[in-house]
Amino acid sequence: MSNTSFAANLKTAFDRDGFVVVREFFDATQVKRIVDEIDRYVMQVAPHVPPAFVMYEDTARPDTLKQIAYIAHYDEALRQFLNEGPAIRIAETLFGRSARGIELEWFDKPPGASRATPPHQDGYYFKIAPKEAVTLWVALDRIDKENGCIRYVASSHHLGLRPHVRTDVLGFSQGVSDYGPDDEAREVAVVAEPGDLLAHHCLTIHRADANSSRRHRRALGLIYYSDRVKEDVEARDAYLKNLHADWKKEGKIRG
Ligand SMILES: O=C(O)CCC(=O)C(=O)O
Repeated sequence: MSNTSFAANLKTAFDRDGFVVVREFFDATQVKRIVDEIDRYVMQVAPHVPPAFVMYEDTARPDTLKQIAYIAHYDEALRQFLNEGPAIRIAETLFGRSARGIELEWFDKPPGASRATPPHQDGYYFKIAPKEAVTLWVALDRIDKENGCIRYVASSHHLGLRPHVRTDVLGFSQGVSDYGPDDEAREVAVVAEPGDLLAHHCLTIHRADANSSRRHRRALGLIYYSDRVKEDVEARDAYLKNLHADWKKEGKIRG
């Protein structure tokens, strides 16, 4: 297939379903490089960033590290990967226009200590207009039904933003409040191998079960906005300030 028809097919599927899967987007060497870079970040950078951005299921147990936010903000090499690596071309193909790299987020569901990801729309967290954002989610391990694969509600991005309520899940503080059987019936569970790339629109509802296996379930999320998006930075910062104060009170974050 030519590059042009690959791109056209990808955008057609994305516009229709609200998500697409690109198998083997990164090869084994590239996956290892990403894993090494994240390991470096955890060792060298994470100790110096605000504790709210380095999340543990149990703050007393380093082996329960489950999520790292705002990675690109604190690390030049990983910021370059977001903005100049191959993934931005996928975002631009899906938008049909230029993209801006916004952030990188790393996820795990540590074996024996993980929770489900509540159904949510990333667009609820993003204080932006228009809601033209995409998350590219790259599997770093085999991720299947046992260790908590992503489940998309197909075409849910066509129906706008749904109501959300606060959850008690660290890192996923909002969940769709009226998630029901109609949504479940349209769920697509995506099993992924290391290097596969899943892309979802910021209005596509998605969720994941907890990890019931003994394997890790690591993934890297790359967030892009289209070049015409405007962000309400004050609303975003106010929300984060309140949330982090609550997490601190509840003993969910270190510091
Ligand atoms: O990894 C997960 O469980 C959820 C990831 C997610 O919600 C996202 O990248 O938008």
